[in-house]
Amino acid sequence: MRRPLGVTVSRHIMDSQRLHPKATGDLSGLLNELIVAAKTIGAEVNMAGLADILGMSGKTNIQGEEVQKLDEFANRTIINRMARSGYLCVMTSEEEDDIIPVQDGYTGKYTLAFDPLDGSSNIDVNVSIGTIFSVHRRVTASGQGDKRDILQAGRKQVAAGYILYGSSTMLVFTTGEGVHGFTLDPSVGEFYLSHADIKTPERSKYLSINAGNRPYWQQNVRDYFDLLGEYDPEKDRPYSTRYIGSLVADFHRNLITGGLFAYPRDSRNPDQPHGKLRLLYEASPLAMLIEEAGGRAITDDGRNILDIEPEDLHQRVPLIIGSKADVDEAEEFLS
Ligand code: P6P
Repeated sequence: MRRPLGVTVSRHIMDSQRLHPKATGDLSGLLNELIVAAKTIGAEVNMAGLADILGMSGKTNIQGEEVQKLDEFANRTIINRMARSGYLCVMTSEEEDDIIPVQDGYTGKYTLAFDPLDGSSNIDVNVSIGTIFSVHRRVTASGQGDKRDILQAGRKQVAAGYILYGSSTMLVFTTGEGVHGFTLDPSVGEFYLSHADIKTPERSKYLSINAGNRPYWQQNVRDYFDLLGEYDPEKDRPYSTRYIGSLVADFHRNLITGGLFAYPRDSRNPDQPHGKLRLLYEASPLAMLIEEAGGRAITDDGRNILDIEPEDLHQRVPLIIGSKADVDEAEEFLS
């Protein structure tokens, strides 16, 4: 159903629910609660330059990365709100070593995996950053959930999306019926439909990759991206390079304009043999979004991201994601 631009995200969610007579409204409620958390985070992010919340918290997370104060704020905001929403049985966050229980008496039928503030190393230089989320249906029967509820393939997601805190704050998500973008009007605190049923162009316009890592890539990956750099007028190559080092910002631009984003595995860090990006709360939700928008997402050895069975909460995967024609070619070359 194509809705008029300007409709609020709450109206959009309710209209979607009406298409499913058996829907209980729990997924709608979950999304609305998450949106409240996102608005709270957005307000803080936009004030970061003025308040004493820039810089490091003095802590490091399981990834061994220094935790920014805003990272911690975003993480706590989502956990505190969603733990007592009544829609979840368990959560996992990039900022938490283990699974996160919900409040006793408030267990529900979904799970939430999230990166509270991806790209946070860019906070202090005012580069767009984002929150990424992934929702699955629980597989355990009742009560508090466990890792079995979280460690599910991306193909089984019921919803996925991100909030981009940029020149404007945007919410982009899918529940399996198209990808829709909403822009926040901060004067009224409402997200309005601004990008209905987003479809990513069949072929890319931009290549988003950290070329500084080339010496560390596998040889076939180096060969492939060298090929992309050659003059090929039939394929409009070489593409322009656009890489801001903030996954949600790079992904969002490519989703709208057509682009190929890649973060291959590299030999630089023996602790990260499968690349830098995480499966559950980065690659998997973005893969659901891009497939819903007509694109694709694979690993650098040609596996479909959505078919990977996770084994660990913070499992990393190499990622190649974007316009279908480009990902198809990458898959053929790298498989
Ligand atoms: P590099 C940010 O730290 C992040 O996780 C993603 O947002 C971004 O795409 C990537 O790392 C950038 O990594 O190694 O190119 O700086």
